[in-house]
Amino acid sequence: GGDDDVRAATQRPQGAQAALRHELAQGLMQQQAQISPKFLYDARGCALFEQITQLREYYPTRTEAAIMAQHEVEMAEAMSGCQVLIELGAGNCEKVRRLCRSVAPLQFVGVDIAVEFLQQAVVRLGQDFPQMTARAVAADFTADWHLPPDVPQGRRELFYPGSSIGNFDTQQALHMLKHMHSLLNGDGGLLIGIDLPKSLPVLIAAYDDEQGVTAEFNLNVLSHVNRLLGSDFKPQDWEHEACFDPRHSRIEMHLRARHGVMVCWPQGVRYFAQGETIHTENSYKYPLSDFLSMLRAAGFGATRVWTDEQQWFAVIHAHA
Ligand code: AVI
Repeated sequence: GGDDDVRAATQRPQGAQAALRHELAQGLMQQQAQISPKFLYDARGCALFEQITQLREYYPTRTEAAIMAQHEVEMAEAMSGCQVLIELGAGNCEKVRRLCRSVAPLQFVGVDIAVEFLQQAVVRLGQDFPQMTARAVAADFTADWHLPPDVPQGRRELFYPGSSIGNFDTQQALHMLKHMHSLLNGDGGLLIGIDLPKSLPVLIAAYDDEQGVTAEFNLNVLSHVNRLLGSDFKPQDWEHEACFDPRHSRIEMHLRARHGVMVCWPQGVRYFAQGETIHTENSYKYPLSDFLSMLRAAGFGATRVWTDEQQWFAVIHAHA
């Protein structure tokens, strides 16, 4: 049951810990150093991300929520007959509440890398929807991941909101979509949110807010890495940076060394010259037609698209 999944995830086996350390060390030794964005989500990172979603500058969460509120009935229609509702990157489970009401699945499965944070949200959701069983499952979407074998095979709908698919590179995203398609067993579908291209000032402000919450969120990855890897990053040596790469249509987050910095960990060391960066996140802004092509390439069929007036964000339902 849910408790076992959580225990398994919080007490990661030795091998998994070693694999994460290896991944981190590998990334830091690249010429363009990188830390996977999945490491942004320790307990403090989850709390900071929640704050981000409420910032004036961070339009995606509220735009998506408005689209879902406005088209609730049509979305529920597209998902009718759903028995198992599976949310990927479920986080605080706020976005799925509306669907739990309108779709009324028998079972909810929340999947996230930050499973302790998720578990608390799943308990609250289960209390508010007593007709529905609710469980939390730990998964790292950048590795091979599977649903527990006892998740029913009945008609499934996947929900992947928030434009989180945008945090993978294009090849990984396609792979992820293919994997999602395979979880559906030829029935049901996927409801997914994607962030669309828009003017540069709007994009940059969303990833470099005035209050500096996004800067805190980005810098916090260093404390998480210190705990996992045993490294000695000092956040005050680094500066948050967000830029847009038009060639890839993506926002990039980096941490830039304020001066020469030596970073040590048990099995390695790296010197960063002043101005060198660590790449911590991509956030792709897919043109709608590009993303629809990706869905087709992943095996999905008929789609419906809902968007806001400014066409800043899209919610798409794709049949298996
Ligand atoms: C979770 N993900 C969709 C967020 C995004 O917009 O790419 C993460 C984030 N990074 C900085 N601000 C928010």
